[in-house]
Amino acid sequence: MAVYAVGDIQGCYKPLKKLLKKVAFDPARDQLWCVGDLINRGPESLKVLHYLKSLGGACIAVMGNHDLHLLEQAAGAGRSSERDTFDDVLRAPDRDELIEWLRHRPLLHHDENLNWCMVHAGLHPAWTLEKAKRRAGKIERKLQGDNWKKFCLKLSNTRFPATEPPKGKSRRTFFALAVLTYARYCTWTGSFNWGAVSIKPASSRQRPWFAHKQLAWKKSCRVVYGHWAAKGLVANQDHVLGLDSGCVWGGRLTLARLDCETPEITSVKCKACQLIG
Ligand SMILES: [Mn+2]
Repeated sequence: MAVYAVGDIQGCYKPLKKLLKKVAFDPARDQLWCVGDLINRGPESLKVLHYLKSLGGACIAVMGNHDLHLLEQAAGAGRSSERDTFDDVLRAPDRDELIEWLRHRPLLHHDENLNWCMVHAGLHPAWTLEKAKRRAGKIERKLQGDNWKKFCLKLSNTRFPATEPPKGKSRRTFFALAVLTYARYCTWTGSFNWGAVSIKPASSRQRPWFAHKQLAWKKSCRVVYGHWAAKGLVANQDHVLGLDSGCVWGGRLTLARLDCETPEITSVKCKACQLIG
């Protein structure tokens, strides 16, 4: 049995299949972890969802910001963007089953034996693994509950706070959701810059969320993540593995085998579906 993690697929079905063939992925034996952003921007969101859903327990996917954006649209909330390319999903005859599947994906996955934790974007420097799990679990229960559409509506009307609101504030849930699905740069005290995409931080106090000296979660696990195509593959550190190598932008789709001492990286070149900018 092998455990693979793949970067942001974003509807790029053909590169995904090519990559899985390259490593002889067998769903009867192996496991495929997806770092989220399964859909959108690329050409074949529907095919990607059908395929991943068909893998059953062999696929473990966490939710990314694009997946949440689709849930918002399906809930009748949120602004659509001209750049959205998941109409095929919204118009599919089995749309309801696909949305049900998607909203039951976790925001955080942790495998104790492998010592890997997976999120779409990042973790707060002050969060222990346990705290991150509690925060993620709270959001997962909202998304999986009967009132998920109401939650999506609220989400689409929320401006994420830069720092963690005090306990008891409902915006605390949305802050945690933003950390898990949008994090890139933050200060060591956990002030996040949600807009910053470039590879240079806006101020010297800001660093990638995983690059601060004190990271509470670091003693409990390593983190595999995606979301940051501009930064690209980050495979030279012991405690994190960044797998978004910009597939949909004409970069590569990257897969890492996790059940070995050092992750083994495989990738395929992708055709650009989106222009950078
Ligand atoms: Mn993302």
